[in-house]
Amino acid sequence: MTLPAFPALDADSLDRREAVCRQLLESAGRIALEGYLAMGEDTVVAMKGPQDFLTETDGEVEAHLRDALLQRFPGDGFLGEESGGALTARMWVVDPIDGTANFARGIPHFCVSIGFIDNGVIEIGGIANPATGEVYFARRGRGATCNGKPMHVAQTQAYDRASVELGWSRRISTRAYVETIAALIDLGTNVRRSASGALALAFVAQGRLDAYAEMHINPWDCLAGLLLVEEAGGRVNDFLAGHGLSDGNPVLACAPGIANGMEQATSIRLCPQRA
Ligand code: LIP
Repeated sequence: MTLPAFPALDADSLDRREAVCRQLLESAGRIALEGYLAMGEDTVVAMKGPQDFLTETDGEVEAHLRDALLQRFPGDGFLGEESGGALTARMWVVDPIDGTANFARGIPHFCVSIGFIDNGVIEIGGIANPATGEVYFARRGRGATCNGKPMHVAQTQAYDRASVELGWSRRISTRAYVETIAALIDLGTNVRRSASGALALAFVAQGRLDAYAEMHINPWDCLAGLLLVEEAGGRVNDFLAGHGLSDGNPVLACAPGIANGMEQATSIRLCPQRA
């Protein structure tokens, strides 16, 4: 999908966006945590569809991010999971609460994910984990950090030591999901699922997980995390190829040592290894 290109942003323009993104990860994380701690038996949890939850906090966090980003950068686009947005070549892509199913059931495994793309390239990515206070951040070409400390993907080489996560949603067939789980188990890996693709990608960048795959994922769930993994020395697929930004795509991100097996087990091709 080719969107009308903008002149590439200069370093100062990206610096300003980086600074605002970092501030918003903190403020949005606070709103998310306040909403989580206020959850009670009388809390209303709406359903967007089967197994697709929506809480008031989703909307509150997304409004906070949209208002702040478009006030500071009125020429940028904004795409949020809950309120949508027109696609442009320069835009913010936001999941206000990734892991909503966990959030809605009182499971402290959710995050705020903010990505920024310029002419089809993910330039800035941030993920805030309010339950642990961990804030992940990456700027293309400048590495990836957790709470300011550099992160690097795992050095795992052996599949029988690898811990991987396979995301799920009702957008993929049960057969495809089960067959991929079987292939990953046959590879020798330990397969898990935690219902937050963004946090799983952050964990791959941090070396806590060796890979994350999902047969279909939305851009707001994965763009920030994909940049974290790239900047932490990991391998990723070309998620934005084709109609990835408008329609979603499969995703694979992994430690380099298990790349071949992960490609074979998931049938998702990784981008060539960077020099
Ligand atoms: C979640 C994704 C995850 C997917 C879940 C769900 P949400 O996003 O992060 O990758 O496996 O089914 O879609 O709905 O919590 O924002």
